[in-house]
Amino acid sequence: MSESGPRVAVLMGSDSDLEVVRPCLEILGELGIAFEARVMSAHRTPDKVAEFSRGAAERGVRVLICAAGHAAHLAGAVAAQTILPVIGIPIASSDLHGVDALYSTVQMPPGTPVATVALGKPGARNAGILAAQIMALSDEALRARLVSFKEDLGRKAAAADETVRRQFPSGGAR
Ligand code: RP5
Repeated sequence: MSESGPRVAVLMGSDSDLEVVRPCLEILGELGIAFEARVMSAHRTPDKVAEFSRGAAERGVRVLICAAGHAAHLAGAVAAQTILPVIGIPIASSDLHGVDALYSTVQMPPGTPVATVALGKPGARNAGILAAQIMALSDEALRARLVSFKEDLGRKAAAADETVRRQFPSGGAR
C-alpha cells in the first residue's frame, strides 16, 4: 500500500461538474488532505470506473467521493467495487434540476451504501468535511485540525449573532 499517494479520491462524471465539485477540493486542501481529482463516468467509461475502484484501497485511498448528475450511477458503481466508504454528491445538471441525481445517488439497495450529501456546492463542501471526519478516526493531527475548523464555525456564528442583536436590541418597541 502506498504511504505517500492521495488518501481521498474525488471522481466526477464529467468535467462540466467541476465548478460544483470545487468546494470539496478546496476544503480537502484546507484540511491538509492529499487528494486526487479524476473525471470518469459510470456510463461513458464503465471499465475505467471499475478498475479504478477495485485498485483504490491498494493504492492507499481511504475515502472515495463521487459527483454526478442526471441518472447518477457513479457513486453506486464505485461502491459496488470496493469496501472503502463512498460519499455521493448529486449534481443538478439536468432539466430535473438534480432530483434525478439525488434519488439515483441516495436510493442505494441494501448492502451497498453511499453516504449521500446535499445537492450542489454545499453538498460538495460537506463531502470533503465528511471524508475528513472519517479519516480523522485514525489521524490525530487531522482530528485537531477538524476541531479547530468547527470552533471557527462556532466563532463566526456567534459574531453573526452579535451583529444582528446590535441591529435589533431587545426591549425597545418600535
Ligand atoms: C453526468 O452527466 C455528469 O456527471 C454530468 O453531470 C452530466 C452531463 O455531462 P456532460 O454532458 O456535461 O459531459 O454523467
